[in-house]
Amino acid sequence: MNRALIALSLPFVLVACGGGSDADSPDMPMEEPAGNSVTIVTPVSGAQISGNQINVNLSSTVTILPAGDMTEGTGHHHLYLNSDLTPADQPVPTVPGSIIHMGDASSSYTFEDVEPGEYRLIAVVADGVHVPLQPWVVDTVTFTVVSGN
Ligand SMILES: [Cu+2]
Repeated sequence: MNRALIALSLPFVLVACGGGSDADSPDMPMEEPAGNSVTIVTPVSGAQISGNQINVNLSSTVTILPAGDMTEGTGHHHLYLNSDLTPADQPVPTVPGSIIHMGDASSSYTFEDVEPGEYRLIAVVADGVHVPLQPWVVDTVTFTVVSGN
């Protein structure tokens, strides 16, 4: 009988230990529930990019899901290259080479055949039907493309 009691109580001891170590973790989820952000990791602001491609990498605190998924508080990435933002209450349009939907839930995109010049890139997270999350989840960088080789 004693063995059975020990076997029964062991899982609870393990659970208690796990809880104790979690308390030491620096992670504090849900601390800023309304503070969603997106960051253009590359290119960095002020970059001089050589060549005719712009490699964009993004990160966001928003859970990124494919277009069409209307789970509350999630969305997918959109890029505006040398284009002003479109109205907050309307779906992001598609303009090839300029306004891009990353509807496959990806966080990286490459602009091809880019001309040399000054660029402004805006990243926006919008919901499953492409309407920007409110408050805006947005980041902007400016950079220069110079002809390579
Ligand atoms: Cu979209």
